[in-house]
Amino acid sequence: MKKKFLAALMCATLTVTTLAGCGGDSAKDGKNDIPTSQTGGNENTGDDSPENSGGSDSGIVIGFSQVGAESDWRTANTESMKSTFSEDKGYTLKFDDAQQKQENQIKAIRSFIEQDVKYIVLAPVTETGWDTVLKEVKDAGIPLIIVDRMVEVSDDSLYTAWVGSNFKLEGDKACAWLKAYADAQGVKELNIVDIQGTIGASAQIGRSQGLEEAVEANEGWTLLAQQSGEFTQAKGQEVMESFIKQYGDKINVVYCENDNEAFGAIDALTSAGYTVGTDLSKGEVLVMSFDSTNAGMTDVLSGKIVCNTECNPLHGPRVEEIIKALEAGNEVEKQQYVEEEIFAAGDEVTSITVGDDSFDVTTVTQEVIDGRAY
Ligand code: GYE
Repeated sequence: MKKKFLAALMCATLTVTTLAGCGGDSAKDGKNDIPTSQTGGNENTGDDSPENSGGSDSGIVIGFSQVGAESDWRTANTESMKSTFSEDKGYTLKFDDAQQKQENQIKAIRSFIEQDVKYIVLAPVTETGWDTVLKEVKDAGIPLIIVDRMVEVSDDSLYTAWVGSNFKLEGDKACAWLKAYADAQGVKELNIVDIQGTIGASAQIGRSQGLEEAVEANEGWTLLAQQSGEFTQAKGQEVMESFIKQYGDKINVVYCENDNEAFGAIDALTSAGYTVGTDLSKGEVLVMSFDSTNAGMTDVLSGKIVCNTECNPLHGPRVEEIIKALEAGNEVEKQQYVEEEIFAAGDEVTSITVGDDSFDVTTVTQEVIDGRAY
């Protein structure tokens, strides 16, 4: 429901500001005025050449292969890229939405090579399966920047730079918070279900691994089940419904690997008569999440999501910095991690420790939400 509302809102905004149709992935909050030629795309059309602007490309031409439009996080990420690489700043951005399919990303990359773009930016759906096409990019002499999830390649000279999140650390932080919170509530037995992200995506691998290691390390924690919700609200709801059928009252923690899955899980739990909340001792089900998007944080404020580990999607300016450095002939860092926070509904846990590092936990208030950009 939340997703539908957001999509409708964005569609309305888009129609007003650009008179373009609503393809379903183009987030636009009216803050950045992006020329229509920049925001259109071949997404969902089956056209093989991503955003072919018919030879009128100007400035620095960049091909961007985006995963899809599966989540609010992704919408914010697409918007960040489109508003950063605008025509008035001297860029032509060829945008392709792969609808969560690697084969579509490979096609888009080949089309970018054919169009002889100056840079290729790839947000890879999964980590593996890139060697061949990335070798083609390298042979064409086009610098490749990877953003968000990582690739696992045999030769790391196949990409120029990567910028994204430390997904394992995100998982570790979420579990360190859960441990401290359950201890504060005096509850030792945790029966957890994990609605995983897209299997094989770095965000899934890191967050699932964080949980699996914590379950191993903490006596009394049981991982009842793990299944992919593909980072979507609809699939998150479906998976939660099947977990409820199988495990019912046993479940006291739902570990959702992104906000949209959490929205679906909350809908499934409340429709089945469960109370989602913050009090384990009263039999409430704790829903945990990642991303900390605006809608996710609103659910933290109301206590429907008990803890939300941030994942920052605003990569446009970071990629631009890399491109500017390359344009100037400077060296760039091979891998850059983004710093991220952790948010909770209450103030029972004010800081957590992972390894040698400690992190403050921020209690969500309306002011905290208002101060955020996505
Ligand atoms: O958490 C999820 C999105 O790769 C970090 O992908 C990204 C994840 C994000 O669909 O919402």
